[in-house]
Amino acid sequence: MKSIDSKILNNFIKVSERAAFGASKYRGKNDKIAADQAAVDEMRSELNKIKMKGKIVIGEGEMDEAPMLFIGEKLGSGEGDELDIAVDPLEGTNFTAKNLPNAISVLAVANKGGLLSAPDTYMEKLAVGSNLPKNIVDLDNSVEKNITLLSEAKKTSPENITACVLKRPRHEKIIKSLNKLNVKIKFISDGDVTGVISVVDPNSPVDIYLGTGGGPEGVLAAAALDCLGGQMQTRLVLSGKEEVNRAKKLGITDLNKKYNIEDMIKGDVIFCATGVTDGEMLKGITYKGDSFEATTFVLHKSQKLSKKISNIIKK
Ligand code: VTB
Repeated sequence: MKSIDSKILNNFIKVSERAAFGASKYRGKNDKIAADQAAVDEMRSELNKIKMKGKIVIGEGEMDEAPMLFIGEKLGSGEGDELDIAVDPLEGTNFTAKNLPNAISVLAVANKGGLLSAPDTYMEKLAVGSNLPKNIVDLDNSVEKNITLLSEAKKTSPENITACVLKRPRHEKIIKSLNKLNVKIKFISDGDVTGVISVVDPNSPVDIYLGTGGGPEGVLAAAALDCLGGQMQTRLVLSGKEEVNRAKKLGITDLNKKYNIEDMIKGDVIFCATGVTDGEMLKGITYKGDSFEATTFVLHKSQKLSKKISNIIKK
């Protein structure tokens, strides 16, 4: 496995720090488009400073018409390694607009060809933590079967299992099944990157994540779980001809494929997430006169690096 030069890591930390700072100016201002745009602008300008041949393979925007760093956009100085980049400049635009917890700026970086180029469509997601038998749960199993298998492996019963679910009407069936089994549900209103990562967070009670969210967010969460040892399975939800064409354009031939982490993330990967608003995983941006403090969750697979760092940066 060709590792990504660890010297470049600090540059990517800076990218998510600056994006989070950009978005932080719009906390509580009820303008999610402006918050997203500020994060995108900061992210693009920082990425362009890096000595690399960078390409965006996962961007955001198409689905909710947010301002985007678009798929295929070339970034960086144009010298150095060829890197593929997945970004979600502001994961939690609603959180930021309403000054609610858990907004983050997030990115993942791999060598060329190392990230699944997922279209900006919905994606089914199923994730569990580390130290469990491989492929223990499956998207084709019923919720009942997955919960039973998981609780057996954890030597406990379903009522002691906590599931994280995005609160959406489309998840009614899942929620009914979880209720029937007496599983504890942790609802989130947005932000399923953090939701998925919570399955490997020792400070979180969440044992399993299930439900449908954004495809780009799915690949970003897979990058984090790859470094942290969790399991994840996903499948694109392509409704209508237009979405099918978009997926085909990105090279996806098997439209019903179930992706495990190794199908989404190949080789080395870097993951950086910086808090915009205070949250369960990260502290938000704090202003300190002409500087700001940013806290970032940094992962680098080949270096077995996993740490949270706080930096004070000039505005
Ligand atoms: C999730 C979540 C995002 O979109 O992917 C969700 O992670 C799914 O879309 O923070 P819907 O809101 O359409 O259900 C977000 O909530 C916003 O991008």
